[in-house]
Amino acid sequence: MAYRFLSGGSAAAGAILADRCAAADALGPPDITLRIARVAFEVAPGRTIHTTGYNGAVPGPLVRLREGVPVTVEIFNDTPATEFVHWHGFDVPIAVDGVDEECSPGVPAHGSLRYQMTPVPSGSRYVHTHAMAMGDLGRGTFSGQFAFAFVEPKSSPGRYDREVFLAIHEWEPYLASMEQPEDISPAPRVSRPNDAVPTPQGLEVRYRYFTINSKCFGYGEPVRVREGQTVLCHFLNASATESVRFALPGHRFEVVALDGNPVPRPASVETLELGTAERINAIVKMDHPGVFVLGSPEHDRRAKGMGIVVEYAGRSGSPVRVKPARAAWDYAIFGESRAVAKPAAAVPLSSAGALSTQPASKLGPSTAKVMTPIVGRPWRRGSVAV
Ligand SMILES: [Cu+2]
Repeated sequence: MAYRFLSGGSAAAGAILADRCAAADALGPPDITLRIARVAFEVAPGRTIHTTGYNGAVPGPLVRLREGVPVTVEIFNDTPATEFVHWHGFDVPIAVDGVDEECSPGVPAHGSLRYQMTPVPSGSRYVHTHAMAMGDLGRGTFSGQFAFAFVEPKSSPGRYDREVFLAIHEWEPYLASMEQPEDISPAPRVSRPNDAVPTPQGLEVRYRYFTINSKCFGYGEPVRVREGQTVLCHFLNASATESVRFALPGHRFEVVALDGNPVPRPASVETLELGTAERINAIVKMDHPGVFVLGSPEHDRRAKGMGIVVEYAGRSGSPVRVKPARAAWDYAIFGESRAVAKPAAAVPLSSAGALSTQPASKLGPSTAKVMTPIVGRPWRRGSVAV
């Protein structure tokens, strides 16, 4: 899997810059260009989010790639901080994977990075920032830096009439205590850059707005379908912290792929559940005409925006919502029943002493010194800064 890359910051000059320009020319014009820059958009009328995104849109543009066909990628960073653009779910070398912890090169502040990569494997992947948010809940995965990346397989079964891409994200995070009741009717406010963190009141991250394709429920364009259509839904949970559930009244989801990878045994379910960064590909047969809410079964999340209208041609009216039966999400139903190969090695884990069940607020300063031995090595436990 050959790759080449180069980066250029504002400090690059003279011969170095000339070399880089020559190398950039050798790569040829970019097939994919991402520009990291500030962006503002409305999740609902009068409710403007200020964040950082790709190419002036949130989500960024759909990146369509062909399995095994190399592409040249060019990334411009118009922000004052080094950024990392991570190809989530791709089997690519560290040098282009965009992960700081693995020592991938970053995109310098006010600079650019250009490289070639070969997209594998096929399926629903995504591209997102791998910059650490640390104490800034406006940075990293809390920001709008994410986009679908779909790698077309070499041979496609083509079992659907159309595709719908649905990306989930939450906005205006704030810190709350676990005891604090969820505020489900936040007052409209306009966010300012980097003001996402009000006075900390706890360690729980909560959000004012939930969106699908960056619109709160009722404010985006509906998903318009026709009776008899087979729709392949690409779900992406681009949340920084939240798991989400989805239901569509009168319809079932035939899950065909998880995290972009075809499941051994596609199965039909009433409710989907996605953890952070997960993708689900599900086929929905549009055989129940009407207007429906495709969204979270949980009232507080729907009230904050987690839903989108699905509207059949020729139908109108208020979207119907039905609370689905609560069924535990079970990955195993999509798997095979077969004997698991013997592991190459087994590492026994043992820990001495039970972990504390005390809430963090009741742990004294001495807690930081308590170590739990695991496999003979001491590990710090309960050292939560409060
Ligand atoms: Cu990721």
